[in-house]
Amino acid sequence: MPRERTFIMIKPDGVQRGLIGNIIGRFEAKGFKLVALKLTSPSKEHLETHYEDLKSKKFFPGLIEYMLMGPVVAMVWEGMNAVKTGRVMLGATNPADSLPGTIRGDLCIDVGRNICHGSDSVESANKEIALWFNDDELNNYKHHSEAFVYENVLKEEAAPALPAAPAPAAVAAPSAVKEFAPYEGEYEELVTYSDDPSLGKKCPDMSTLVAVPKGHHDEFVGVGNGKPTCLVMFAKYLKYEAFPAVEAVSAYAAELGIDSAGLLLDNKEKDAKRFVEKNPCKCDIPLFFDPGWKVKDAFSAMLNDPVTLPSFYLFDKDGTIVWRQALSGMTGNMKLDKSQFDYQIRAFVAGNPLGSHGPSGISRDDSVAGPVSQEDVFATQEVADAVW
Ligand code: DAT
Ligand code: MG
Repeated sequence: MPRERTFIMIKPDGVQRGLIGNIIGRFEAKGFKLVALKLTSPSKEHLETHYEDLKSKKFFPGLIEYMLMGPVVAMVWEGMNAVKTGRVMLGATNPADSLPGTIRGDLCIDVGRNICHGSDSVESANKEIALWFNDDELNNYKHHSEAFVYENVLKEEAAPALPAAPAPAAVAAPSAVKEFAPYEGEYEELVTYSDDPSLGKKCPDMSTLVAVPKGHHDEFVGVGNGKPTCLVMFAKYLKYEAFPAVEAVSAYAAELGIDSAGLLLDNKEKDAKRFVEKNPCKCDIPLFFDPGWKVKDAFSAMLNDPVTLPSFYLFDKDGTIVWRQALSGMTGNMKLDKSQFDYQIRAFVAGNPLGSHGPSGISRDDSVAGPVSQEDVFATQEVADAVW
């Protein structure tokens, strides 16, 4: 099991407000190993480099001014999933959105005084660690309670410390698609079998979809226009269960350079607009709604079954369905990065063969009551506008 390192910083307000111990205590108590730590007063140039990717933002000058208000505590913490878990422990960027129990959720109020920083990916962690620390400041030692923190003890690597990670390839593909390991996660996943009626079919006509304007990333060239495309289908009634799916597709679009869009299978414009207005998830993909449920009905006809929501569809550059996956029981905690869909989309984009479960071996028995029709679900699960 590889070690992972993340760069965590207590900003000037965290230092001044006497929260160093509180914040460090949380990482210690969690079980992560402290690899490097210093109280330091970085220069303006150093901070501008650290926040380089935000240079064009309106708040950038204010951010740099804030970061220059006093010394900061720079740290490197190591452990399994340290980057992602570190972000979860920090909470959302804006403390108003951070849940109680997170550092920002518990200890601060204003986005411009959000007391801590944490790397947002392994790639930026490596960059930030190299910016803030020399190699000889990174301590290699064995954590005495390792066997009590990990079931499978993390493998120590040869000194000196962790080598700088190689620049990630444009497409992070599985090194080889040998075996298809079905995902054994906490949520129930409906597997797509090789005899799934959608596989190999052309995308049904979607020209009746109507874009929901959100002011950014509204353009969509359509399926089958020379690029692989990932669609996520969801509906307003799914509420927070839909957000991880929409965020995941948004992340695939950014990381893999594919086309993506979200289809809100609600047929009323007001429901779609409501989702966008109240949507707390990061969604950088165009969204559409489905007047008259024409697209939903076309997909149902193709599947000879009601569409399952949320679900993902992956199309090749010509618009043929190469994989679809329905997800049920999704929660905010689901780990899509370990799902079969994640595996398949990376394999496909990298030009590797997709994994297969073979045929389902299930013959349909129409005497058994099937799922509630989508129409019924949509009709009965109207969510009061107030909660949106
Ligand atoms: P994070 O610190 O969660 O990684 P970020 O990288 O997007 O968030 O932004 C860096 C910092 O910039 C953030 O911690 C606080 C500040 N910031 C972000 N968005 C801001 C905004 N809309 N107004 C003021 N400051 C903001
Ligand atoms: Mg950041």
